Amino acid sequence: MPKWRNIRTKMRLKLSQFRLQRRGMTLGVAAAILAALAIWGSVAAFAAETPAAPPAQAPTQDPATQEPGAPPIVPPGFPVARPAPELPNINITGAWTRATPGNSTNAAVYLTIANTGTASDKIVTAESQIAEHTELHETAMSQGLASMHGMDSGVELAAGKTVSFEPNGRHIMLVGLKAPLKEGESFLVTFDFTTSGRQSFVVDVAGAAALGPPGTQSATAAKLLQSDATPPPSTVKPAGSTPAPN
Ligand SMILES: [Cu+2]
Repeated sequence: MPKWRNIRTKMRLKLSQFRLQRRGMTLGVAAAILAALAIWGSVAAFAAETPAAPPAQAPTQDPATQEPGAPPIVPPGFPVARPAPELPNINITGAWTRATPGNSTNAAVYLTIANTGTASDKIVTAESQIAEHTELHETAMSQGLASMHGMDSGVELAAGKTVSFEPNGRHIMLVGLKAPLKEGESFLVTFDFTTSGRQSFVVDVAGAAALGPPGTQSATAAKLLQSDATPPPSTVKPAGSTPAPN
């Protein structure tokens, strides 16, 4: 074999080795880039799967711990829940009594009392300057007889409820009237409440045989006829014939 051929073969051999090396380097770089991309991809996928942090909530503050006069720490336009104070709201209407016949020194006062508030209350006592004693009474029927007893524990007034003081039921008993009550007169009675304190109201004196406050006798009489099932309506005497019992 001639020598120059040998050299050319060797050169070709070297060239091919160089090419192989270069290809190998290229493959190595490509593998490294692919590996880097794979790692980056998995990191990105992990980040995407991680749940996002919950959105920052608007700061709230307990009004009870907030200093009076301090501005509320609430962004503008954010609704602020302020619990309304739980309080009773007493409304007394239609208080009336009858003119006292003869030498009678006692009288019963009737009225409607509504508690339109959000908390209960209680009538503890009643008082009036026109009588020696002012008591809370209730009439109860026992064996066909009406009897009165004192409501010594007071009268509960549940929130949102109305309590009636009416003939044959609850009433304020004026004992020892200092003067006879005459139709058309009026006087003051004061209730003392557990929560609402003292509240006075005007009592109108109706006729001696009235069944309701002045001006509403017929309406009250009709209501009593419908609601009272004990005596049949045909046997109930018309209003004005005899004074109704307390
Ligand atoms: Cu009584």
